[in-house]
Amino acid sequence: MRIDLLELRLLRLPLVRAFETSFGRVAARTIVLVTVHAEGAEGWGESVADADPHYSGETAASVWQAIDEYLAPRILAAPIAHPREVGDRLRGIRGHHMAKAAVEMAIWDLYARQAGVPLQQVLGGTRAAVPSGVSIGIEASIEALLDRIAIEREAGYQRVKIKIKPGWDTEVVGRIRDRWPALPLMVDANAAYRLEREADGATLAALDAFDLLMIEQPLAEDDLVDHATLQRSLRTPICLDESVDTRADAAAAIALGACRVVNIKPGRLGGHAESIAVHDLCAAAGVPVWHGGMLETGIGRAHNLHLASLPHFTVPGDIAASARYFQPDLIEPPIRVAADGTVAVPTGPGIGVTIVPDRVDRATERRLTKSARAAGGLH
Ligand code: OSB
Ligand code: MG
Repeated sequence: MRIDLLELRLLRLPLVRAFETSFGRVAARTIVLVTVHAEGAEGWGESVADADPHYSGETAASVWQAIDEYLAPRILAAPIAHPREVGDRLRGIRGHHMAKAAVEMAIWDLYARQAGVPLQQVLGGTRAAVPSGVSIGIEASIEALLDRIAIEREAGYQRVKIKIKPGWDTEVVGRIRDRWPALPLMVDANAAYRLEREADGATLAALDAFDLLMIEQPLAEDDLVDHATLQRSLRTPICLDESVDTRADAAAAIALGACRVVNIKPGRLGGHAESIAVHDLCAAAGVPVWHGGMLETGIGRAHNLHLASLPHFTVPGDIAASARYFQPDLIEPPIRVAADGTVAVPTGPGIGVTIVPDRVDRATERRLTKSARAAGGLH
């Protein structure tokens, strides 16, 4: 593939409902979309970085700057035979996983479209549909949360994840268990607890009594040792999200006993290739994985579905219906959850969804086109 053009778009899209986690509340997404063009074909990728650096250090602005200044020139400098080469091409640029992922995933889409096959086929995905769960943010009251869970259960989701933080944890989970004793339930703290705080230790120990599927990222992202200490004291599996940025992180977490489950997000890991590496490593170690979500539009969501169709994604992930996030979504048809709580993997070439140009244009606040000629490559 000789990529001759890379387009960047900065979009702002209101969420259907604001989403609150331990690190803050988001009512609208700021999204960088990447389009790569080669030989009359195109490929699309979406950055998952938020406007503010709370979930990770990256932001939409840093993604834009990294792609503009460092990634696009390297991608445009010479042809790429296979998307797996992108990792090596960008290796000299440290960090910036979300920026790299947006570019790398666009190139995978382009590659699959040129081959005329669904993305899942080139990623190694095998299943036609993936099990779907739902992630529910912190609500104004426990009653409001219970109402929300009732609505999502009606929609068919196979498991419910709620966000927790100190002060919104054991009482909330207790009330959910009172109403639905057998609900497949898990919690995600987004790194809000610390073992050195006695009250936090007591809360995490108390959560062990609620038959949760797992506790996601209870402690700081850089603290594998404390996660291992905590995991030894809990029956409930710990799942790591923010702590796993690379395959080496995943290997270290497993070797230390810091988790028993891994959340895979291609945005956090730098793209599909690194995600497949983590998937394979966890499969070999017998550690279950599931596919996380980052409030993506249908473009990122479609990418996630193709990746989540790989065989070791056995646990329901956070890939829910478009209508929970954006109305309308940037794609047609929207992604829907079936009555059995699965989401079908699109079957067309590439990510297999139709991007609606008018909707993209209406949400676009800024555009930039990078060309191979201007990048000074192709000698
Ligand atoms: O930690 O998994 C997370 C959303 C934004 C940032 C981090 C996370 C989340 C979610 C929502 O849990 C998943 C989704 O529904 O897309
Ligand atoms: Mg998480």
